[in-house]
Amino acid sequence: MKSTPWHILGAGSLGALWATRLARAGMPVRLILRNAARLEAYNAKGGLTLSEQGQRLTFDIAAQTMAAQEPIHRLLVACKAYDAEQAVASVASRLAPGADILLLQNGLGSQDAVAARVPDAHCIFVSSTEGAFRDEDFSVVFAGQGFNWLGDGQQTAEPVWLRELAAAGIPHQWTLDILDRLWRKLALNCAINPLTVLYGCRNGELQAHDEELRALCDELVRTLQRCGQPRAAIGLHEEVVRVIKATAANYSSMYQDVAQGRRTEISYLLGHVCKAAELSGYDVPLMNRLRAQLIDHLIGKGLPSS
Ligand code: NAD
Ligand code: KPL
Repeated sequence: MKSTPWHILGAGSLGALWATRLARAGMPVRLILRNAARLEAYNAKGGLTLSEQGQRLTFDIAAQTMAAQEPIHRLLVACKAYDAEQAVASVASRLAPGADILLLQNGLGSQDAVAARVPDAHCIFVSSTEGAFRDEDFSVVFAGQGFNWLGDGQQTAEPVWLRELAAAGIPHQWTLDILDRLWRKLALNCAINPLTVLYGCRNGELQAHDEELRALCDELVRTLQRCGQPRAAIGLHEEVVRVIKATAANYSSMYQDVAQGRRTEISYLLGHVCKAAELSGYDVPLMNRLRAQLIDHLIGKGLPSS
């Protein structure tokens, strides 16, 4: 039986990491690029390159623009959170009824925006701890082993196509608790990432600011509880301390975005938590102040504040 093509929207770091591993395992993959100029640049490059454990391999993966006619049954959205809704809207007319859409975005907020845009699709949320970066256009370096949790927030049984991820060596598990996992990662990111930007430091250096971290975690815990996410709140400060020790030498993803002059996903991280707290009528002075300081910092660097 012919397998369903994987359409990959966003050929950046994670999009390329998934596309190359799926293609390597023999799955049909199609990259969806922004426009004809990007398609031309991709064709000139001759494929998508994966660097893994010192080995560099290029895969001649088929690519197309949004304007292609081929119906989409399975879509992996690998854009940044702030691009996801618009990107999906641009291929909405190609989605088959009930199409599976895997959303790889960090933080929260973009997933609901996508789901509202394409109500007939089956949206699946992915929480990924894998690490990848682009070393050049259409070339990705697999920088950190990790894991992918997938789920749709409902009591749905796992899709049969998950076995394709297993065949491709993409570590994963279907979970009924995907929202807990997304909220938990969001809370960790809110505690760690903004402070690394404001102190201009590696994750490990936050150990010198434990009192501030502890107070922030207390506020985050109470917010998660108020927002109906009590399980994501359990032992938060302890885990934050564990993560900053385990990743002591690393710069957080938000630090790296700012250092490289890239837009951050602030609205889907700290911004989302502050908004959720406001909607539930809960006062979060520490997070509001942190967010305001971060916005000032971003504006000072000439970067978007949302
Ligand atoms: P990236 O910037 O490397 O890639 C995003 C790609 O999407 C870019 O190539 C961009 O041109 C493309 N894109 C944007 N709008 C598009 C559109 N309308 N049509 C077609 N392509 C479009 O980003 P990334 O690092 O791969 O991150 C993607 C998401 O995954 C983010 O939410 C990020 O937080 C999350 N994430 C990344 C990593 C990582 O290690 N890179 C790890 C975990 C989670
Ligand atoms: O996920 C992270 C990131 O850098 O985005 C860490 C630092 C591990 C937690 O915030």
